[in-house]
Amino acid sequence: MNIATLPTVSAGNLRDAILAHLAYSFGKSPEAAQIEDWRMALSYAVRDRMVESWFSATRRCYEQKAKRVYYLSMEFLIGRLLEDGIVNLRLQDQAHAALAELGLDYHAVLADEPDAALGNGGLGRLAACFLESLSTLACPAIGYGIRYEHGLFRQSFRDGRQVESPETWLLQRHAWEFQRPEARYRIGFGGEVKTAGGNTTWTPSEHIDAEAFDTPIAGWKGRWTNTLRLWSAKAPDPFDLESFNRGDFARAAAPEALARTISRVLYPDDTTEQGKELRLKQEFFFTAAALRDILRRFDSEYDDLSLLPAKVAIQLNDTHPAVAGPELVRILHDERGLPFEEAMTIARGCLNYTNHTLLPEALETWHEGVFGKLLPRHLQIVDRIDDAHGRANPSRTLSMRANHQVRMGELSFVMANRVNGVSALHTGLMKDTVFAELHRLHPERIVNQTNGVTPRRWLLSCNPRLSRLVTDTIGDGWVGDLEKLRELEPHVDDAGWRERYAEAKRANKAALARWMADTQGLKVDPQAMFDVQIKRMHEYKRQHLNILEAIALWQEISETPDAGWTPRVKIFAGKAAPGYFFAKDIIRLINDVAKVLNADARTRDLLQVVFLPNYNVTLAERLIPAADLSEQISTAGKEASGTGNMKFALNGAPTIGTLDGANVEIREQVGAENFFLFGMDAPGVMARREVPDHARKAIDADPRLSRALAAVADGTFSPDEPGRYANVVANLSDHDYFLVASDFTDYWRAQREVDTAFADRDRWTRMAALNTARSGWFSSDRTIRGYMADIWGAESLQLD
Ligand code: F58
Repeated sequence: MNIATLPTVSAGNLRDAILAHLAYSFGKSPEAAQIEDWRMALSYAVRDRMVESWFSATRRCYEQKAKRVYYLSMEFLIGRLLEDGIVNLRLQDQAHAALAELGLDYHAVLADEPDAALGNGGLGRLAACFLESLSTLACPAIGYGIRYEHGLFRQSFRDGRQVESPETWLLQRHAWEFQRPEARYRIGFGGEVKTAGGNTTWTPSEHIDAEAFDTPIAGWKGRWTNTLRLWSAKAPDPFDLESFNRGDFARAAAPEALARTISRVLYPDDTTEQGKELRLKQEFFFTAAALRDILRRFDSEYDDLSLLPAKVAIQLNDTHPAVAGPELVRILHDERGLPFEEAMTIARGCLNYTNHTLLPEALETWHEGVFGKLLPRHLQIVDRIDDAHGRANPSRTLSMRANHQVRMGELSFVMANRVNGVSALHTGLMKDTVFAELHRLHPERIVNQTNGVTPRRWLLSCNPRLSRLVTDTIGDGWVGDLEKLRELEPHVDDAGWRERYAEAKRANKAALARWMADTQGLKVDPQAMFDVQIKRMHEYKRQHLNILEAIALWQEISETPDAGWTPRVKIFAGKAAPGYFFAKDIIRLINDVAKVLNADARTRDLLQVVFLPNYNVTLAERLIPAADLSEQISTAGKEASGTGNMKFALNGAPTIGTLDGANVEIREQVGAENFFLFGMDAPGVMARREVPDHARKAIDADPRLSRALAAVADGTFSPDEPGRYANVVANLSDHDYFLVASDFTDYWRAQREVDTAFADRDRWTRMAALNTARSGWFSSDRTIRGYMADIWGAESLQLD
């Protein structure tokens, strides 16, 4: 069958397919079926429709001897997949109708799917958007990662405090993966290295098997389907029979339990992973398995290893798979017998590295003791790489091996053909700061690829009301070519069209308000401005700046309630890493403030604060279409790019933000008049830090800020424990590395501009609509085209 001409599916076909799977795949009659059975049956019926293009994509790739892209990432934050599949195969109408015929509600069935939270945040979500765009562009690619049994923890609140519990997505049935028992590799750790007769061999002391699970990822219109291959850890000998026979059942099961710890849980930490041996094991586990798989595929087609860079492009998503460098060199040199220098050159020809952060504490380093114990041969190879690099660059002053550490950023850089940042500003700062010396030595290596988001998930499926309006106005070409949204611009001048745009937003807000009432017991006014900040909790993202502004606003509204305030609901969501106590304090503070403000009868019609628990992809899909205002308020120079900022702009929520990450490019695209800029820029931040007592000075200069901080300090929001936030207040007054105090005054000013703009609803709608019309550049299709051209040298395969 030709991939481009799949037969269309009718609602009747789909209904029959659902019923067939219900009976034959799950052994259920319609009478006995639970919602999960229906969801599984529908998923299988949709998945069936991907298989043909999946096979033909693989065939096409072998026929054309195409270069393949391998995206190695510790995290793929894929969320739910059923709607993605339905939307990309354009089966929405049929699925609605088929389920209706079966007496089922489409949304209820979709909502039964667990949200696969196999990532922490932006980095993992970016990987998921990239997979979808790679398929949309028919670029042959495989994503490699870990099949965590438990994704990012579930968050709830007790007395306003974050409580973590394990995430259990695999307890429900998962429809999308194919287990591949035949794709299994034995991965070694520890042991010893011996050199004899010029040959070096590594004999590991411990082994874990990596078993593949494949998920098909269909691109737009289902014309091409790539694979997400996740590795699950298994014991080589799952069962110790001798112990079992002795009656020691715990010991008998121990090997399997031990092995499985490697893929048991996603690390939720943002701080250095130093000393966390299990994390290093995870990194080597999936990277080594991926490389074995890549080489097996290569060997099946070619017998000349020098062709590797021409046929294989490997992208390292941050430094987590950085051990790919030494591992590939080890395989090529120790196992395949290539001279060391040649092995290094070939490996470097295949590898590329994306950096996602400049925060020094987030750049991975490993103590050589830990690294050498787990990967003794790799430590030697790192030293040789470092040596070779030093010799080739005699003016070098910094090594990847300082202070008994292995520095993964430097290692990745040296072993990469291309190194990229994720926004223009971030890439520039990489050149000037963390990688200044390496950039001087290799000026051609660093390139920029500004992030993007897939329009299929982040507009078409999450915002059907706005999508319908867009398609009614300019046709549906925008879904595969987001820059076409510019064609909306002339319509923005049409008052009738603006009214339709405003109506879509109103309806989205009303739906969110209903959902908050039904599920959270929260009553909010959908007429009020929905001011939204959703992202991981981190000092640099400055959720505390936002809540301090809320406090100051509340104080001012209390004094002059009739001053014509613009009603607002401030909505927060986000998880704090369990060991990040300051971030947890901020969560608690926001919840405490919410309690006081929402109970204040004088002000609550004008200002409410809401913290929604358990932020995940599904919640983002619900919140973003209903947002009026997007909070992107990080300290300039700290947010590498941001991708939430793009999703909000696309869905018609103008940004209040700093000149940080991709905010800079968003502002360029949507126009400065449709963006609320405030705060210091990156050079301003660096200069301000040099000012002695900058925080105290800023607090003393702004009575609103002093009063808000005083309320936090005197227990206004924690009457049962007035000192609860002493640490937060002290940090902000004495230290304030992220310059909350210094940016407060200008933030307040920008927020009042937002108030004024929002009060003129027609003006606001125009701004919102222009944000949508001018956000087409932020499609991950554009980003992936950039990687293909500038980094991978990969091509889209013909879809005839
Ligand atoms: C994010 N990094 C950046 N890291 O913060 C964000 O600016 C950028 O848009 C995004 O990457 C995509 O480029 C990020 O999400 C993590 O989640 C860490 C992963 C490793 C564990 C600690 C968190």
